[in-house]
Amino acid sequence: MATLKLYAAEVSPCVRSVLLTIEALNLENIQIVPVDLFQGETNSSDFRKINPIGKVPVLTDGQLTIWDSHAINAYLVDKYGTNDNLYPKSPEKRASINSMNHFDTGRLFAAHDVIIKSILSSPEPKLLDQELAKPLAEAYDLLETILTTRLYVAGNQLSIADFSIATTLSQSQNYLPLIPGKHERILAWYRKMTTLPYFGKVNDNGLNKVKEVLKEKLMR
Ligand SMILES: N[C@@H](CCC(=O)N[C@@H](CS)C(=O)NCC(=O)O)C(=O)O
Repeated sequence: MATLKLYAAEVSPCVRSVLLTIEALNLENIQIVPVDLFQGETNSSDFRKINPIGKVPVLTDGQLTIWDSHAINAYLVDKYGTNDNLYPKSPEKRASINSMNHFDTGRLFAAHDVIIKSILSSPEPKLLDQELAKPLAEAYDLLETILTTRLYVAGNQLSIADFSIATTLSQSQNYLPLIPGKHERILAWYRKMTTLPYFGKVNDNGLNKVKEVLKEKLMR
C-alpha cells in the first residue's frame, strides 16, 4: 500500500465515518494529518491547495486526492478491502448505498451543518433555533420511515452508509435528540451500531470534545 494520508479532525462526523471504514477494513499505515477546525485551518491557503473546497476529511493516495467522506469510504473499500461487504459491487446494492450517502449529504448532514455552524458562530450561548431544527427533524422522520423496510440504512447488511449516517446522528443527537416512541427504529439501529467493536473507539473521543463545546455554547 502506498502511503495514504488522511487530513482529519476527530470532531468531524464525516472524518469519523472514514475512521470507521479504516477500522472495519483493518487498514494500517494510514498517516493521520490533524487539521484544527476551531483554528480555521481548513481556510489556510496551504490546506486549500489540497482541498479547494476547504473541508475535512481529505484522503491522498499517491497522486490521487479525494475530498468527500462518502467518496473516500467507497474508494477505500474498492481499492483496499479484502472483500466488498461494506460497499458491494452489486449495482442494486450500490445504488441503495449511494442513495443513502446522498441522503446523508443532502438532508441529514446538511441540516446538521447549518445548526452546528449557527451554534458555534454565536459569541453568546444560545437556545436551539427551532426554525433551523425543522429540516433535521424531518430528516429524522424520513430515516425512521426508511428503516421500516430494512435492518441497516441501505439494506439488510452493514455498509459505509451506516457509518456516515451513524456518525452524523451521533453529533446531531446532542442538540436535537431522537424521540423514544417516535424514532424507535433509528434508536434500535443506532444501538446496534454502537455495539460494533470499533464504534466507540473511533467515535467517542471526537464526540466528547463536541459535547464539551456544546456545554459552553448551547443553552438547554
Ligand atoms: N460532504 C462532505 C462534507 C465535509 C464537511 O462539511 N466537513 C466539515 C466537518 S464535518 C468541515 O470540514 N468544516 C470546516 C469548515 O466548514 O470550515 C464530506 O462528507 O466529507
